[in-house]
Amino acid sequence: MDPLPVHDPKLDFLHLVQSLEGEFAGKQALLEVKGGQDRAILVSVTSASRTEAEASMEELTELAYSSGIAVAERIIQRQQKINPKYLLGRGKLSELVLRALQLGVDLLIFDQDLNPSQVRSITDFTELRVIDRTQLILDIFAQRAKSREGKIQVEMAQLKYMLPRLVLKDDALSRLTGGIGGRGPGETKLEINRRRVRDRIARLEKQLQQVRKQRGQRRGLRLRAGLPIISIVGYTNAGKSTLLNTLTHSKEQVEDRLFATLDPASRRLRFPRDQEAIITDTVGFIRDLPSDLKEAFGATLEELRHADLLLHVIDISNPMFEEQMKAVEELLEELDLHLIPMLRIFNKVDLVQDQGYLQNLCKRNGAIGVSALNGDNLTSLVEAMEKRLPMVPTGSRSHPTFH
Ligand SMILES: Nc1nc2c(ncn2[C@@H]2O[C@H](COP(=O)(O)OP(=O)(O)OP(=O)(O)O)[C@@H](O)[C@H]2O)c(=O)[nH]1
Ligand SMILES: [Mg+2]
Repeated sequence: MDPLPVHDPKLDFLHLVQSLEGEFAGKQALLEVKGGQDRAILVSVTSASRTEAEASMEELTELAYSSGIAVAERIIQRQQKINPKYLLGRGKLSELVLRALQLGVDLLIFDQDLNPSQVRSITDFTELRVIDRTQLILDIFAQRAKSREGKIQVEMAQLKYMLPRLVLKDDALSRLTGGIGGRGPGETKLEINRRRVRDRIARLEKQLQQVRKQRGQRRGLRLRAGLPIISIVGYTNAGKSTLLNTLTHSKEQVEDRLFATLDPASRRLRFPRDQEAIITDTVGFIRDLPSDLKEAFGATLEELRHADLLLHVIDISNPMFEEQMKAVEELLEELDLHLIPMLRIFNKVDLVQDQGYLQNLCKRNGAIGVSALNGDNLTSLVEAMEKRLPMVPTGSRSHPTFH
Protein backbone atom coordinates (compact mmCIF):
# COMPACT_ATOMS: atom_id res chain seq x y z
CA MET A 1 0.00 0.00 0.00
CA ASP A 2 1.13 3.54 -0.67
CA PRO A 3 1.49 5.95 2.23
CA LEU A 4 -1.80 7.60 3.27
CA PRO A 5 -2.40 10.95 4.95
CA VAL A 6 -2.95 10.35 8.68
CA HIS A 7 -5.86 12.75 9.07
CA ASP A 8 -7.83 11.33 6.19
CA PRO A 9 -6.97 7.66 5.62
CA LYS A 10 -9.97 6.92 3.33
CA LEU A 11 -9.57 3.29 4.20
CA ASP A 12 -12.19 0.90 5.45
CA PHE A 13 -10.19 -0.77 8.23
CA LEU A 14 -12.97 -3.08 9.24
CA HIS A 15 -13.23 -4.42 5.72
CA LEU A 16 -9.46 -4.77 5.43
CA VAL A 17 -9.17 -6.69 8.70
CA GLN A 18 -12.07 -8.98 7.86
CA SER A 19 -10.77 -9.84 4.44
CA LEU A 20 -7.32 -10.54 5.86
CA GLU A 21 -8.79 -12.81 8.49
CA GLY A 22 -10.79 -14.55 5.78
CA GLU A 23 -7.58 -15.23 3.91
CA PHE A 24 -5.81 -16.51 7.01
CA ALA A 25 -8.71 -18.81 7.81
CA GLY A 26 -8.62 -20.17 4.26
CA LYS A 27 -4.93 -21.02 4.59
CA GLN A 28 -5.40 -22.51 8.03
CA ALA A 29 -8.09 -24.96 6.90
CA LEU A 30 -5.69 -26.38 4.33
CA LEU A 31 -3.15 -27.18 7.01
CA GLU A 32 -5.50 -28.73 9.48
CA VAL A 33 -5.32 -32.48 9.98
CA LYS A 34 -8.47 -34.52 9.95
CA GLY A 35 -9.71 -35.74 13.30
CA GLY A 36 -7.41 -33.40 15.19
CA GLN A 37 -4.84 -36.16 15.67
CA ASP A 38 -1.31 -35.85 14.35
CA ARG A 39 -0.35 -38.37 11.71
CA ALA A 40 3.31 -39.03 11.28
CA ILE A 41 5.86 -40.88 9.21
CA LEU A 42 8.65 -42.29 11.36
CA VAL A 43 12.08 -42.14 9.81
CA SER A 44 15.29 -43.78 10.89
CA VAL A 45 18.56 -43.18 9.10
CA THR A 46 21.28 -45.27 10.63
CA SER A 47 24.41 -47.27 10.11
CA ALA A 48 23.40 -49.70 12.87
CA SER A 49 22.47 -53.31 12.14
CA ARG A 50 19.01 -54.15 10.82
CA THR A 51 17.88 -55.77 14.08
CA GLU A 52 19.02 -52.82 16.13
CA ALA A 53 17.39 -50.34 13.76
CA GLU A 54 14.12 -52.29 13.85
CA ALA A 55 14.07 -52.59 17.63
CA SER A 56 14.73 -48.90 17.92
CA MET A 57 11.93 -48.17 15.44
CA GLU A 58 9.61 -50.35 17.50
CA GLU A 59 10.34 -48.23 20.54
CA LEU A 60 9.87 -45.02 18.57
CA THR A 61 6.45 -46.30 17.49
CA GLU A 62 5.56 -46.95 21.13
CA LEU A 63 6.72 -43.45 22.01
CA ALA A 64 4.60 -41.94 19.21
CA TYR A 65 1.61 -43.93 20.36
CA SER A 66 2.15 -42.82 23.97
CA SER A 67 2.18 -39.24 22.79
CA GLY A 68 -1.13 -39.70 20.96
CA ILE A 69 0.26 -39.64 17.42
CA ALA A 70 -1.01 -41.96 14.68
CA VAL A 71 1.83 -43.63 12.79
CA ALA A 72 1.11 -43.73 9.05
CA GLU A 73 4.35 -45.31 7.90
CA ARG A 74 7.80 -46.29 9.11
CA ILE A 75 10.90 -45.93 7.01
CA ILE A 76 14.27 -47.36 7.90
CA GLN A 77 17.16 -46.27 5.74
CA ARG A 78 20.41 -48.03 6.46
CA GLN A 79 23.46 -46.40 5.02
CA GLN A 80 27.12 -46.14 5.87
CA LYS A 81 27.48 -42.48 4.99
CA ILE A 82 24.79 -40.24 6.35
CA ASN A 83 23.98 -37.01 4.56
CA PRO A 84 24.95 -34.30 7.08
CA LYS A 85 22.39 -31.83 5.83
CA TYR A 86 19.20 -33.87 5.39
CA LEU A 87 20.25 -37.25 6.81
CA LEU A 88 18.50 -38.79 3.80
CA GLY A 89 19.60 -38.12 0.24
CA ARG A 90 17.64 -35.43 -1.62
CA GLY A 91 16.00 -37.99 -3.89
CA LYS A 92 14.79 -40.06 -0.96
CA LEU A 93 13.54 -36.95 0.74
CA SER A 94 11.48 -35.95 -2.31
CA GLU A 95 9.90 -39.40 -2.29
CA LEU A 96 9.10 -38.90 1.37
CA VAL A 97 7.30 -35.62 0.68
CA LEU A 98 5.17 -37.32 -1.94
CA ARG A 99 4.36 -40.17 0.40
CA ALA A 100 3.40 -37.67 3.12
CA LEU A 101 0.99 -35.98 0.72
CA GLN A 102 -0.58 -39.30 -0.22
CA LEU A 103 -1.01 -40.32 3.40
CA GLY A 104 -2.19 -36.94 4.65
CA VAL A 105 0.75 -36.70 6.99
CA ASP A 106 2.14 -33.40 8.24
CA LEU A 107 4.73 -34.60 10.71
CA LEU A 108 8.07 -36.37 10.34
CA ILE A 109 9.63 -37.99 13.40
CA PHE A 110 13.29 -38.95 13.21
CA ASP A 111 14.71 -41.67 15.42
CA GLN A 112 18.06 -39.90 15.35
CA ASP A 113 18.73 -36.67 17.16
CA LEU A 114 18.74 -33.77 14.74
CA ASN A 115 20.85 -30.70 15.19
CA PRO A 116 19.22 -27.29 14.74
CA SER A 117 20.42 -26.79 11.18
CA GLN A 118 19.26 -30.25 10.11
CA VAL A 119 15.77 -29.54 11.44
CA ARG A 120 15.81 -26.31 9.51
CA SER A 121 17.04 -27.84 6.23
CA ILE A 122 14.57 -30.70 6.35
CA THR A 123 11.67 -28.43 7.29
CA ASP A 124 12.52 -26.04 4.47
CA PHE A 125 12.84 -28.83 1.95
CA THR A 126 9.73 -30.79 2.90
CA GLU A 127 7.49 -28.09 4.38
CA LEU A 128 6.48 -30.66 6.98
CA ARG A 129 6.88 -30.35 10.72
CA VAL A 130 10.01 -32.17 11.80
CA ILE A 131 10.82 -33.45 15.27
CA ASP A 132 13.26 -35.99 16.71
CA ARG A 133 13.08 -38.69 19.39
CA THR A 134 14.18 -36.31 22.14
CA GLN A 135 11.40 -33.89 21.34
CA LEU A 136 8.90 -36.71 21.28
CA ILE A 137 9.97 -37.84 24.74
CA LEU A 138 9.83 -34.26 25.98
CA ASP A 139 6.32 -34.01 24.56
CA ILE A 140 5.16 -37.12 26.41
CA PHE A 141 6.65 -35.83 29.63
CA ALA A 142 4.92 -32.49 29.08
CA GLN A 143 1.55 -34.19 28.57
CA ARG A 144 1.91 -36.35 31.64
CA ALA A 145 3.58 -34.25 34.30
CA LYS A 146 1.07 -33.61 37.04
CA SER A 147 2.94 -32.49 40.12
CA ARG A 148 4.31 -28.99 40.36
CA GLU A 149 7.84 -30.32 40.43
CA GLY A 150 7.28 -32.52 37.39
CA LYS A 151 5.81 -29.63 35.42
CA ILE A 152 8.69 -27.32 36.28
CA GLN A 153 11.25 -29.98 35.38
CA VAL A 154 9.65 -30.64 32.01
CA GLU A 155 9.30 -27.00 31.12
CA MET A 156 12.93 -26.46 31.99
CA ALA A 157 14.04 -29.35 29.84
CA GLN A 158 11.93 -28.04 26.94
CA LEU A 159 13.34 -24.54 27.23
CA LYS A 160 16.88 -25.81 27.41
CA TYR A 161 16.25 -27.89 24.33
CA MET A 162 14.75 -24.90 22.54
CA LEU A 163 17.44 -22.35 23.42
CA PRO A 164 20.11 -23.31 20.87
CA ARG A 165 17.38 -23.83 18.29
CA LEU A 166 16.15 -20.26 18.59
CA VAL A 167 19.33 -19.04 16.95
CA LEU A 168 18.30 -20.10 13.51
CA LYS A 169 14.77 -18.78 13.61
CA ASP A 170 16.13 -15.24 13.37
CA ASP A 171 15.04 -13.80 10.04
CA ALA A 172 13.79 -10.52 8.69
CA LEU A 173 11.33 -10.56 11.58
CA SER A 174 14.13 -9.85 14.00
CA ARG A 175 14.03 -6.17 13.22
CA LEU A 176 10.31 -5.75 13.75
CA THR A 177 10.73 -4.48 17.27
CA GLY A 178 13.22 -1.84 16.18
CA GLY A 179 12.75 1.84 16.93
CA ILE A 180 13.00 4.12 19.89
CA GLY A 181 11.79 2.55 23.10
CA GLY A 182 11.08 -0.74 21.43
CA ARG A 183 14.23 -2.49 22.57
CA GLY A 184 17.46 -2.35 24.47
CA PRO A 185 20.53 -1.03 22.69
CA GLY A 186 21.18 -3.11 19.61
CA GLU A 187 18.91 -5.88 20.72
CA THR A 188 17.07 -7.88 18.10
CA LYS A 189 13.88 -9.85 18.54
CA LEU A 190 15.92 -13.01 18.69
CA GLU A 191 18.05 -11.75 21.50
CA ILE A 192 14.99 -10.65 23.41
CA ASN A 193 13.51 -14.10 22.98
CA ARG A 194 16.65 -15.80 24.14
CA ARG A 195 16.94 -13.51 27.10
CA ARG A 196 13.33 -14.26 28.00
CA VAL A 197 13.94 -17.97 27.80
CA ARG A 198 17.02 -17.69 29.98
CA ASP A 199 15.16 -15.55 32.51
CA ARG A 200 12.37 -18.08 32.57
CA ILE A 201 14.83 -20.93 33.12
CA ALA A 202 16.41 -19.03 36.01
CA ARG A 203 12.99 -18.41 37.54
CA LEU A 204 12.00 -22.05 37.17
CA GLU A 205 15.24 -23.12 38.80
CA LYS A 206 14.40 -21.02 41.85
CA GLN A 207 10.89 -22.46 42.05
CA LEU A 208 12.28 -25.93 41.73
CA GLN A 209 14.67 -25.40 44.61
CA GLN A 210 11.76 -24.27 46.75
CA VAL A 211 9.60 -27.26 45.89
CA ARG A 212 12.51 -29.54 46.60
CA LYS A 213 13.18 -28.01 49.96
CA GLN A 214 9.61 -28.79 50.95
CA ARG A 215 9.92 -32.30 49.68
CA GLY A 216 13.20 -32.67 51.54
CA GLN A 217 11.35 -31.86 54.72
CA ARG A 218 8.73 -34.48 53.96
CA ARG A 219 11.47 -36.98 53.36
CA GLY A 220 13.03 -35.94 56.67
CA LEU A 221 9.82 -36.92 58.42
CA ARG A 222 9.83 -40.23 56.70
CA LEU A 223 13.44 -40.91 57.61
CA ARG A 224 12.82 -39.97 61.19
CA ALA A 225 10.14 -42.60 61.26
CA GLY A 226 13.11 -44.91 60.93
CA LEU A 227 11.64 -47.06 58.22
CA PRO A 228 13.85 -48.57 55.55
CA ILE A 229 13.21 -47.35 52.02
CA ILE A 230 12.71 -49.64 49.06
CA SER A 231 12.74 -48.03 45.59
CA ILE A 232 11.34 -49.62 42.48
CA VAL A 233 13.37 -48.81 39.37
CA GLY A 234 13.30 -50.13 35.83
CA TYR A 235 12.72 -49.49 32.16
CA THR A 236 9.53 -47.71 31.24
CA ASN A 237 6.48 -50.01 30.98
CA ALA A 238 8.22 -52.83 32.88
CA GLY A 239 5.43 -53.00 35.44
CA LYS A 240 6.82 -50.93 38.31
CA SER A 241 3.54 -49.28 39.27
CA THR A 242 1.71 -52.58 38.96
CA LEU A 243 4.16 -54.16 41.38
CA LEU A 244 3.73 -51.31 43.85
CA ASN A 245 -0.04 -51.67 43.59
CA THR A 246 -0.04 -55.41 44.11
CA LEU A 247 2.38 -55.29 47.02
CA THR A 248 0.57 -52.51 48.85
CA HIS A 249 -3.00 -52.99 47.61
CA SER A 250 -3.09 -49.50 46.17
CA LYS A 251 -4.27 -48.04 42.92
CA GLU A 252 -1.50 -46.09 41.25
CA GLN A 253 -2.07 -45.36 37.59
CA VAL A 254 -1.04 -48.27 35.41
CA GLU A 255 -1.10 -48.08 31.63
CA ASP A 256 0.26 -49.90 28.64
CA ARG A 257 2.07 -46.74 27.60
CA LEU A 258 5.58 -45.48 27.99
CA PHE A 259 6.11 -43.07 30.87
CA ALA A 260 2.75 -43.62 32.54
CA THR A 261 4.33 -42.57 35.84
CA LEU A 262 6.14 -39.28 36.12
CA ASP A 263 5.39 -38.39 39.68
CA PRO A 264 6.83 -40.95 42.04
CA ALA A 265 4.48 -42.31 44.69
CA SER A 266 5.37 -43.73 48.09
CA ARG A 267 3.46 -46.31 50.12
CA ARG A 268 3.88 -48.19 53.36
CA LEU A 269 4.63 -51.84 53.03
CA ARG A 270 4.11 -54.23 55.92
CA PHE A 271 6.03 -57.49 55.93
CA PRO A 272 4.65 -60.66 57.48
CA ARG A 273 7.08 -60.49 60.41
CA ASP A 274 6.05 -57.09 61.71
CA GLN A 275 8.73 -55.36 59.67
CA GLU A 276 7.68 -52.23 57.84
CA ALA A 277 9.17 -50.24 55.00
CA ILE A 278 8.46 -47.35 52.68
CA ILE A 279 8.25 -48.40 49.06
CA THR A 280 8.51 -45.84 46.25
CA ASP A 281 7.77 -45.96 42.54
CA THR A 282 9.97 -43.96 40.13
CA VAL A 283 10.02 -42.52 36.64
CA GLY A 284 10.78 -45.18 34.07
CA PHE A 285 14.18 -45.27 32.40
CA ILE A 286 14.76 -45.33 28.67
CA ARG A 287 17.88 -45.85 26.64
CA ASP A 288 19.56 -42.65 25.38
CA LEU A 289 17.59 -40.52 27.78
CA PRO A 290 17.79 -36.97 26.46
CA SER A 291 20.45 -35.17 28.49
CA ASP A 292 18.19 -32.23 29.27
CA LEU A 293 15.71 -34.63 30.79
CA LYS A 294 18.37 -36.56 32.59
CA GLU A 295 19.39 -33.33 34.19
CA ALA A 296 15.83 -32.27 34.91
CA PHE A 297 14.89 -35.56 36.49
CA GLY A 298 18.26 -36.07 38.10
CA ALA A 299 16.93 -34.77 41.38
CA THR A 300 13.99 -37.18 41.34
CA LEU A 301 16.41 -40.00 40.77
CA GLU A 302 18.64 -38.38 43.36
CA GLU A 303 16.08 -39.56 45.92
CA LEU A 304 17.14 -43.09 45.12
CA ARG A 305 20.28 -42.31 47.07
CA HIS A 306 18.30 -42.71 50.28
CA ALA A 307 17.10 -46.16 49.34
CA ASP A 308 18.17 -49.21 51.35
CA LEU A 309 17.17 -51.56 48.56
CA LEU A 310 16.49 -51.18 44.86
CA LEU A 311 13.99 -53.43 43.13
CA HIS A 312 14.94 -53.55 39.48
CA VAL A 313 11.83 -54.58 37.54
CA ILE A 314 12.50 -56.09 34.12
CA ASP A 315 9.83 -56.96 31.55
CA ILE A 316 10.92 -60.46 30.64
CA SER A 317 8.29 -60.68 27.88
CA ASN A 318 9.97 -57.89 25.93
CA PRO A 319 12.40 -59.27 23.33
CA MET A 320 14.77 -56.41 24.14
CA PHE A 321 14.78 -57.09 27.88
CA GLU A 322 18.52 -57.70 28.05
CA GLU A 323 19.34 -54.36 26.43
CA GLN A 324 16.81 -52.65 28.66
CA MET A 325 18.27 -54.25 31.76
CA LYS A 326 21.71 -53.10 30.70
CA ALA A 327 20.54 -49.55 29.96
CA VAL A 328 18.99 -49.26 33.43
CA GLU A 329 21.97 -50.68 35.26
CA GLU A 330 24.35 -48.44 33.34
CA LEU A 331 22.33 -45.41 34.29
CA LEU A 332 22.33 -46.53 37.92
CA GLU A 333 26.07 -46.77 37.77
CA GLU A 334 26.32 -43.36 36.17
CA LEU A 335 24.30 -41.98 39.07
CA ASP A 336 26.58 -43.78 41.52
CA LEU A 337 23.73 -45.88 42.80
CA HIS A 338 25.21 -49.26 42.00
CA LEU A 339 26.44 -49.78 45.54
CA ILE A 340 22.93 -49.93 46.97
CA PRO A 341 21.78 -53.56 47.27
CA MET A 342 19.64 -54.45 44.28
CA LEU A 343 17.19 -57.21 43.56
CA ARG A 344 16.49 -58.10 39.94
CA ILE A 345 12.87 -58.96 39.27
CA PHE A 346 11.81 -60.63 36.06
CA ASN A 347 8.22 -59.46 35.70
CA LYS A 348 5.37 -60.65 33.46
CA VAL A 349 6.30 -64.32 33.76
CA ASP A 350 2.66 -65.08 32.93
CA LEU A 351 3.52 -64.18 29.33
CA VAL A 352 6.39 -66.65 29.09
CA GLN A 353 5.45 -70.15 27.91
CA ASP A 354 8.64 -72.10 28.40
CA GLN A 355 9.12 -72.62 32.15
CA GLY A 356 12.51 -74.33 31.80
CA TYR A 357 13.86 -71.43 29.78
CA LEU A 358 12.49 -69.01 32.35
CA GLN A 359 14.10 -70.75 35.29
CA ASN A 360 17.35 -70.86 33.46
CA LEU A 361 17.20 -67.14 32.74
CA CYS A 362 16.38 -66.28 36.33
CA LYS A 363 19.23 -68.39 37.59
CA ARG A 364 21.72 -66.96 35.13
CA ASN A 365 20.81 -63.39 36.01
CA GLY A 366 20.23 -63.90 39.71
CA ALA A 367 16.65 -62.72 39.33
CA ILE A 368 13.30 -63.63 40.84
CA GLY A 369 10.54 -64.32 38.34
CA VAL A 370 7.14 -62.86 39.26
CA SER A 371 3.92 -61.64 37.77
CA ALA A 372 2.98 -58.31 39.28
CA LEU A 373 -0.35 -58.57 37.52
CA ASN A 374 -1.65 -61.85 38.91
CA GLY A 375 0.61 -62.11 41.94
CA ASP A 376 2.61 -65.19 40.88
CA ASN A 377 5.58 -65.87 43.14
CA LEU A 378 5.25 -62.63 45.07
CA THR A 379 5.74 -64.47 48.35
CA SER A 380 9.30 -65.42 47.46
CA LEU A 381 9.91 -61.85 46.37
CA VAL A 382 8.69 -60.51 49.71
CA GLU A 383 10.92 -63.02 51.51
CA ALA A 384 13.94 -61.99 49.46
CA MET A 385 13.23 -58.35 50.16
CA GLU A 386 12.92 -58.93 53.86
CA LYS A 387 16.23 -60.75 53.94
CA ARG A 388 18.06 -57.87 52.35
CA LEU A 389 16.63 -55.09 54.46
CA PRO A 390 18.29 -53.73 57.57
CA MET A 391 16.19 -54.95 60.47
CA VAL A 392 14.64 -52.24 62.58
CA PRO A 393 13.96 -53.56 66.06
CA THR A 394 10.32 -52.89 66.90
CA GLY A 395 9.75 -50.29 69.56
CA SER A 396 12.92 -48.34 68.79
CA ARG A 397 11.24 -46.16 66.23
CA SER A 398 8.92 -43.27 66.77
CA HIS A 399 5.44 -43.32 65.32
CA PRO A 400 5.64 -42.81 61.58
CA THR A 401 3.97 -39.66 60.37
CA PHE A 402 4.02 -40.60 56.73
CA HIS A 403 1.13 -42.36 55.08
N1 LIG B 1 0.90 -59.74 31.49
C1 LIG B 1 1.39 -58.94 32.42
N2 LIG B 1 1.30 -57.61 32.25
C2 LIG B 1 1.80 -56.82 33.21
C3 LIG B 1 2.44 -57.33 34.37
N3 LIG B 1 2.85 -56.28 35.12
C4 LIG B 1 2.48 -55.16 34.45
N4 LIG B 1 1.85 -55.46 33.29
C5 LIG B 1 1.29 -54.53 32.30
O1 LIG B 1 2.34 -53.75 31.78
C6 LIG B 1 1.89 -52.41 31.49
C7 LIG B 1 2.77 -51.40 32.16
O2 LIG B 1 2.62 -51.50 33.56
P1 LIG B 1 2.98 -50.28 34.52
O3 LIG B 1 2.86 -50.81 35.91
O4 LIG B 1 2.24 -49.05 34.16
O5 LIG B 1 4.51 -50.09 34.16
P2 LIG B 1 5.55 -49.02 34.71
O6 LIG B 1 6.86 -49.72 34.83
O7 LIG B 1 5.01 -48.38 35.92
O8 LIG B 1 5.62 -48.05 33.49
P3 LIG B 1 5.96 -46.46 33.45
O9 LIG B 1 5.34 -45.81 34.64
O10 LIG B 1 5.34 -46.06 32.17
O11 LIG B 1 7.45 -46.36 33.42
C8 LIG B 1 0.44 -52.37 31.95
O12 LIG B 1 -0.38 -52.57 30.83
C9 LIG B 1 0.33 -53.51 32.94
O13 LIG B 1 -0.97 -54.04 33.02
C10 LIG B 1 2.53 -58.75 34.50
O14 LIG B 1 3.05 -59.30 35.46
N5 LIG B 1 2.00 -59.50 33.50
MG1 LIG C 1 4.49 -46.51 36.29
